Amino acid sequence: MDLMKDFWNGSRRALARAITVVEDEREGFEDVMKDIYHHTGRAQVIGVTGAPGAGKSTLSDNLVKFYRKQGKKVGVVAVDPTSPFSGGAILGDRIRMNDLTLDQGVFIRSMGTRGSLGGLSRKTADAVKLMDAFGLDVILIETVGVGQSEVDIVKNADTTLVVLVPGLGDDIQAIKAGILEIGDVFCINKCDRDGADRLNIEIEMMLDLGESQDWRPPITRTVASEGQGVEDVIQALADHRKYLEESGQIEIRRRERVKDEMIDMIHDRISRRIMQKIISTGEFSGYVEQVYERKNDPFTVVDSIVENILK
Ligand SMILES: Nc1nc2c(ncn2[C@@H]2O[C@H](COP(=O)(O)OP(=O)(O)OP(=O)(O)O)[C@@H](O)[C@H]2O)c(=O)[nH]1
Ligand SMILES: [Mg+2]
Repeated sequence: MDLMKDFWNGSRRALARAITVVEDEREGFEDVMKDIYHHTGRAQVIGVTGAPGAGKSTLSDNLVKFYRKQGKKVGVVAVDPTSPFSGGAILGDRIRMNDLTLDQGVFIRSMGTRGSLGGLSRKTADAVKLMDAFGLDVILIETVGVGQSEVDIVKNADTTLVVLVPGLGDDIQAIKAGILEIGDVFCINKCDRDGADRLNIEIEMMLDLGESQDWRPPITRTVASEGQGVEDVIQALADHRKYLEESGQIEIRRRERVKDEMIDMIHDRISRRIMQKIISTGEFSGYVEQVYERKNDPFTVVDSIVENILK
């Protein structure tokens, strides 16, 4: 495929197109993923999550600039589970990072749901793999919000940075969504405002309540809009990376991710094939009628359909 030739030659347009092909499951997308798989697993993947407006993008910009200074190539996947838009220059993030997009060493991609929230985590994972195979050294996954879908999305990262803001009751929101459990590094941003000490204490208390582990998530403080404190975040991310490698946790996490991905794919394949079979017999609408007219209950009918298929 011409597309992949350009991809391997380092064309950023080809990378963008490859992501679209995979995202839309266009013809040949599985071949693309098969092709690149052996070249993945090299990038440092960092998830950035937190409440809307916490300063994730501002902080990400700072991180990108720092990694660029180190000569690393950087990718950003900005995922918005609340937005139906993908790819295009619609998100504010694209505009904010405009000066970065002129840099050949930076690749930015936004992703939305395109109507299917379920697949967003997998699509994010695929986009990360494509960027990884393309040769980007650091990949940031930025998600908006603190719900379950965001938690699923950042599970694609090796290290998760949780951005909180003082004085917003963020703490409570974060705890509800289970975001404290996924944080490897915390960042209290907007420290130019009051309440950072209080929030810091609250996070510490929550961490004390959790199971004690080898890695105690550090709490950093920034004023991202001024670039203050960013080195501390970078250092904490590097420390976590080192911890993952030295403790062998990185292998455990990545193996777990491979397992989850494979189980997902199996589910997908099986249900697709079974559904095809069921629908193609034409008997299905008859079953629906039976249940609708209460001649039979859905449990009995569905059980017998599945029994028949598995025979
Ligand atoms: N006062 C103050 N404002 C900040 C700081 N960091 C970011 N901001 C501002 O906060 C606003 C939101 O910042 P973003 O970086 O867009 O936040 P975000 O978390 O990416 O927002 P969403 O993507 O919409 O969830 C912007 O107006 C920033 O300029 C900070 O440290 N202090
Ligand atoms: Mg943002």
